Amino acid sequence: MRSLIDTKHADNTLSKDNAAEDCVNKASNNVNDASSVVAANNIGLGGVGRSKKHESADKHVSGEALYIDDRPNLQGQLHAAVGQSSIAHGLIKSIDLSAVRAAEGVFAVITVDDVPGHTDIGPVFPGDPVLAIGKVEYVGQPIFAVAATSHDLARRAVKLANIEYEELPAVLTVKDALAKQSFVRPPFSMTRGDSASAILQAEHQLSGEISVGGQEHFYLEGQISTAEPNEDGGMTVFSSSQHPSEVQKLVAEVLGIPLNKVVVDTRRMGGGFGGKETQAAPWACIAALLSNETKRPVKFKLSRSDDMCMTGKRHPFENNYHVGFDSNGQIKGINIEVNGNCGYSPDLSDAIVDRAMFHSDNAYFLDQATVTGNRCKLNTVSHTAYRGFGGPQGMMTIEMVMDDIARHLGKDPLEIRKINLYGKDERNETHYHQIVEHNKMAELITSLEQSSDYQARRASITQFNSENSILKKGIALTPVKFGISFTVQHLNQAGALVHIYTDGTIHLNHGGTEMGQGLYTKVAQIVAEEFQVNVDTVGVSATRTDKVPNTSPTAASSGTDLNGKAAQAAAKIIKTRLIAFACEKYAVNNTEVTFKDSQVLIGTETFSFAEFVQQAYMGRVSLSSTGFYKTPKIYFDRASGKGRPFFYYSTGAAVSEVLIDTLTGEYKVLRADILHDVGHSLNPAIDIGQIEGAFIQGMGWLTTEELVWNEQGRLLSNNPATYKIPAISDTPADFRVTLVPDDPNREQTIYNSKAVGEPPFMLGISVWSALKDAISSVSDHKLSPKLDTPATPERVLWAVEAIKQQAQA
Ligand code: MTE
Ligand code: QUE
Ligand code: MOS
Repeated sequence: MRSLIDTKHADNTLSKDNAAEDCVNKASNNVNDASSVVAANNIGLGGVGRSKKHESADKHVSGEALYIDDRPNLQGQLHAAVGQSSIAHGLIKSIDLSAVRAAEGVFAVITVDDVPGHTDIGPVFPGDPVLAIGKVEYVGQPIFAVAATSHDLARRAVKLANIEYEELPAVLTVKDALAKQSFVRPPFSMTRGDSASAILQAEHQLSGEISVGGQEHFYLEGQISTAEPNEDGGMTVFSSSQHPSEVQKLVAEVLGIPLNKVVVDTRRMGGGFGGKETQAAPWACIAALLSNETKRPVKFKLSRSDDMCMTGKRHPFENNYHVGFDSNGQIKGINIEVNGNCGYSPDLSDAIVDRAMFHSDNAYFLDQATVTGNRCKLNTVSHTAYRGFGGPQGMMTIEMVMDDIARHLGKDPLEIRKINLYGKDERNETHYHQIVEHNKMAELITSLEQSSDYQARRASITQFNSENSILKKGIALTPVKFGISFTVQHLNQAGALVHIYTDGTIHLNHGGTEMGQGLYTKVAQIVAEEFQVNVDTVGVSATRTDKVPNTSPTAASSGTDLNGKAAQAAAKIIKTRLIAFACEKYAVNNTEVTFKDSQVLIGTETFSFAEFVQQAYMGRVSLSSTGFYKTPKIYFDRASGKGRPFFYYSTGAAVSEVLIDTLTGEYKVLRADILHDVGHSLNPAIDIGQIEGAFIQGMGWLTTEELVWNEQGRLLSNNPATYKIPAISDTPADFRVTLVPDDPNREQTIYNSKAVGEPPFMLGISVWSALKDAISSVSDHKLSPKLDTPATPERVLWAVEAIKQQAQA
């Protein structure tokens, strides 16, 4: 059930890729050399800094990992389905559900009138009715729900409804939304200096616009929830959710019961990628409502095509810029406008468009800048979090600016990128007034430029292109600087719960959820490291709202940063108690108590960890503790557009080389070299797996993954036959991923590591830029092609044709 794109390194012991193995070994050696925190004596224990395989790797591969749909059916269990809007915008004039009620196997049919509690389940702002309230705002919106004896019967029954609408005009493009000022939230700007006059006074000016497509999450496990009624009117919900606490809150609210009567349990997701942050909740709420109505367990799973039609995607954006620069290509002033297609409701769009604005600089100093963000309301499904959370869409504009300036001045885009990088002690303030500290981007790029042989390959590509009139090659190096922290301050907190049992085994629970990214593995490594025990003695358990309360979503790449620190804090509390106990019992001081190699050394005596834990139990020491963490230093004042929203930045860069066929637009990525900074890696194998998966997912977003809605607002690309995610054959034949060696995070993160989940997604931008490089070669690099995304073969072909015509004119 795990996503295809991350399986390659899910289990590094299964990998036959020697180059990647070398990378892993090299990286882990570097980490060990660098580190004073990792004891040299724990080799084999699998603690921090080692390439420990994913805790479920074997189960993922064998099929033994249990997903919600694999849970045995409970007695009397029913299955849910929803009746959906067939129009994009309209008033509901009448609903006749008599045929639905009479259909085979149907036990219950509910509309919003049957909801005992809240009817709005908007996660941040209202606007998302759990079932339609008198009007519909997109094709696919749930109007009523059915519980029947099987999944098939429920799906058949909902088709029998007779619903009459009074159609209203639908807003289906960003341009139309802007013209009508149709917004889900008010616009917002960030400003540094006076961009308008800086642009005017600059030697050169350029402007441009780009349409950036959305992206289907395509988690292999679709949305699913099971609700079981309890004896006291409460509910236990199993949900494939990145945000169990929010599911708990919304289920309680729709049922009209207190939060302490609802427990949400999430063992793992078969991929989330942001798509299960808010949008797992509606299905859990509907299952709970039907369960409450029938007093039976209810399972609700979406079919793939329903999932694709009824859940939000990455926000498509329409962005534009106006830039002023000098003859070296250095930016003097810039205005950027990002326009997010938010769909019909706010969902997380305010924070997503904020993040697009925060990343409109990517790695570059924008001197005088104005960045404006619009949150457009359209009559489509509400778009939501997706790896990068608006950051990728924001970065696309400035990477387009880099290429456009380069073509205008007749320079290599890499030269323009370098000259615009943030400086170290000057030119280091972002357009939101955070200082970019500990900036080593220039060194990182130089290192990658050398290791990837960029200059020599640039020369041979030029040669190749002069000798071939139909096939053309292109190359590009693009950097990524991604801010780590939730930009909403209160979410930057986490809790954990650690128990040690009398046999010395450890039970670990924390607020983070596992979606394949390896969070459970990393946090277990952190706890094992604290006690210096074998990581296999740390049992990770399902994320549950009754174990750790009030948790944040596992998102913003901060899962390990937050939960790793919380779990470490819990472990440290227990360890302090154990040391105090040892000091008292053996009359030593605390410098004479050492945890090492699954043993505890006390003065001259040595016990196994299990023996010593047993002694502590007999000595009535509490062997259980919670732990808590909140990120220091961060704040942001939206009114002034100033602050330090990010604790630190994760950085990296990629060089991609492509080959295009100028007669058909078809292309191939020939080689990709990535150098990425994860600070002091907690687990190099997992980090490299994340980088590989993210790069391929980013490449898919910008190349083949095309969402098509028709003029009535219906999604046509609603299955894998019409929506093309990258396959193994799309992986670059030559793919080299390296971690920046020996560079611990300067901020006090967990073992000085850096978040890895989202940042490398944006390395996929190098593929898009390389495609433009190849297209531009048709004009001897004099013209900068306009290449909206996804850059499908058709779009590449059109861009080639446009460049040919422009070159002739
Ligand atoms: N990796 C896998 N295999 N599956 C996923 O769903 N989600 C990504 C990333 N990597 C994801 C993944 C996203 S969107 C985020 S925010 C992070 O993982 C969340 O996990 P973390 O904070 O523990 O890195
Ligand atoms: C990055 C993120 C998120 C974010 C901000 C980021 C995110 C998220 C929220 C959010 C915002 C307001 C809320 C809330 C969540 O903000 O994932 O519940 O009230 O959910 O910079 O990934
Ligand atoms: Mo990730 S988009 O923050 O779930």
